[in-house]
Amino acid sequence: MSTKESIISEAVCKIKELKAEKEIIRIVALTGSGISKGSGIPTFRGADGLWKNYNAMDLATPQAFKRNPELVWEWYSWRMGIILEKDPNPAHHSLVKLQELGFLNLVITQNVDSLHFRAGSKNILEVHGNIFRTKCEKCGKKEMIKEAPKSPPYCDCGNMLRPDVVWFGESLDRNIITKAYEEISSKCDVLLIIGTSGLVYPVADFPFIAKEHDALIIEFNLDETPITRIADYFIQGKSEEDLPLFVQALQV
Ligand code: BJW
Ligand code: ZN
Repeated sequence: MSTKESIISEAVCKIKELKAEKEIIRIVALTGSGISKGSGIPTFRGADGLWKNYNAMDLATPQAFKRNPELVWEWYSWRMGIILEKDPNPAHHSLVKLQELGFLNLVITQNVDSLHFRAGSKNILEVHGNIFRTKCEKCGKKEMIKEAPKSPPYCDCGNMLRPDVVWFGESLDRNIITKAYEEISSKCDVLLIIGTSGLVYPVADFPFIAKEHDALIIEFNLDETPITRIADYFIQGKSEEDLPLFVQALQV
C-alpha cells in the first residue's frame, strides 16, 4: 500500500522527469466545488452538498428562473452572502504558487465563487460563469456586483437581470468552452483535477479528452470519482491539505 506522501512524491518525480525531457511542459488545473470546501463553501453533491436540501431543477435551470425569479434570486443572494464571508484557502493559494513557480499555465474552474481570482491566480477560465456577475437577457449587458442583492435587480433597459451562471440545459459560453477544449486537447501535458465529482457535462469529458491526448492525469479528491480509473495518480484527501504538500514537493 502506497502512502499518500509516496503517491505525491511519485507524481512530482514524474512531472520533473517530463520537464527534463521536454523543457517546457504545460500544466492545467481543472477545479470544482471541492477546492472551496476548505473555505467553508458548500459543494453541490454528497452528504452536506447543496442539492441535499435544495432541488436543482427548482433553482438552477432557465425554467426555474422563468417560473419564480424571486426564489432563484433569493437562493443566489444567500450563496453570495456565504461566499463574501469566506476567503481563499491553501488549495487556492497553492495554485497561485504553482503559477508563480512556472508550473501552472491555466486554471479551468467550474466554480462561480471568484476565489481563484481573489487568491491571485492569473489565467482563469470560469466555464460555469460567476455568481458576482449579472446578465441582461434583453440587451446583453453584463455587470459585476459587489453585494448580494436584497431583491431581484433590474437593468437600465427595464428588464430583470439574472445571475451570469450556467444553468442545467444551457450552453456554456462558446468562446470560453472553445478555449478550454483547445487547451485540454493540444496544450496540456499534465492535468490536475481538483475537487470535482466529474458528473456534470461537458466538463466531465475534459479529463478523458486530456488522457486521449496523452496528458498525465493527477486527481485530488476526498473520494473516488468516474475520473479516478483514468488517473495516473489519485491523491485522496482534502485539497486544502494535499495541494500545499504537492507544491512543497515540487519546490525541492
Ligand atoms: C473535496 C473536498 C475537499 C469535497 N478536497 N475534494 C451528457 C450526458 C448526460 C447529461 C448531459 C450531457 N450533456 C449535458 C447534459 C446535461 C447536464 C449534465 O451534465 N447533467 C448531469 C448532472 C448528468 N449538463 C448541462 O446541462 C450543461 N449544459 C450543456 O451541456 O448544454 C448543452 C446540452 C444541454 C442539455 C442536454 C444536452 C446538451 C450545463 C451544466 C451547468 C452546471 N451548472 C451548475 C450550477 C452553476 C451555477 C451555480 O453555482 O449555481 O454548476 S450545477 C453544479 O455542478 C455547478 C458545478 O460547477 C457543477 C459541478 O459540480 P462539482 O464542482 O463537481 O461539485 P460536486 O458537489 O459535484 O463535487 C464536489 C467534489 O469535491 C466531490 O467529488 C467531493 O468528493 C470533493 N470534495 N470536499 C477535495 N476538501
Ligand atoms: Zn438590459
